[in-house]
Amino acid sequence: MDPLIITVAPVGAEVTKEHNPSVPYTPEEIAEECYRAWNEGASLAHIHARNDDGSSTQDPDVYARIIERVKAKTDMIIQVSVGGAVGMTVRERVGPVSLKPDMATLTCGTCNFGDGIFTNSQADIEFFAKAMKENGVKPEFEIFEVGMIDTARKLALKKLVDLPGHFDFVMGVPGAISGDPRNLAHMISMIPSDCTWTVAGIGRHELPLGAMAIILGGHVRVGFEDNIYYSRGVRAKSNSELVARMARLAKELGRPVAKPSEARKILGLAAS
Ligand code: KMH
Ligand code: ZN
Repeated sequence: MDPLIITVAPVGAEVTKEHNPSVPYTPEEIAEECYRAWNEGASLAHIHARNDDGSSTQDPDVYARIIERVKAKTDMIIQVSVGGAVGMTVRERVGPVSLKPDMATLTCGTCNFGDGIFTNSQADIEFFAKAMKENGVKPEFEIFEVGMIDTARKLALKKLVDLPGHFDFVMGVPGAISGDPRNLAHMISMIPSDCTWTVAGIGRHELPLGAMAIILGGHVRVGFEDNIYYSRGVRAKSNSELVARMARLAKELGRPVAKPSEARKILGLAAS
């Protein structure tokens, strides 16, 4: 089994300091959270950007400030969000791909997202996929519903993306696929066998689904984007606390944690 890639998603687009005062907003705060997570074993940073007031932005300049700071202190794989926040335009969302990060997220369909609708029409998906190809950016297929796997496979048939690819099963968003372990088992069975996968369990699903990924040979994402709690009713003090627990669990279960250079090999990315 490959070493475990731990992705940290330190901020996302929705969670605020009102939910957890440790949620980072500024490029300095976000980079510091990535640095602390890297120290605990995170090798991949899934980045969203915020304005200093906490509102979400896809402004490439803000992303560039975050990325510059993360790269100054770590050798993490940089993955930008193209999901952005519900309601953003396609033009806004694609902005950070122009920075040519290692990876970017490619959500493969539309789903309910809490009270909102996370819109990704076929035309939108193909537009994002083309932008990633043009910029040499590896997509991570964001899978919020099982049918999105089929869409990713069809993109490959159309040569808009390359396989083997990397899938992220986002499980437990209200309105999309639940965090039931049977759903994870099914989704794993639906991707091509030479592809890699990560699970991002939302809220209380983060820990049990992460444990499943460790055992089953997948990879895991943790962080405030998905979960602000360490345990029921107890807020996590930092993203790194969530990363450290996952690394500890992997060690207990006999699965080594990947360094960024190892994670690059597993994901087929160029050396940094
Ligand atoms: N904020 C969500 C609407 C991604 O990063 O690509 C979408 C999201 C997925 O966070
Ligand atoms: Zn995200």
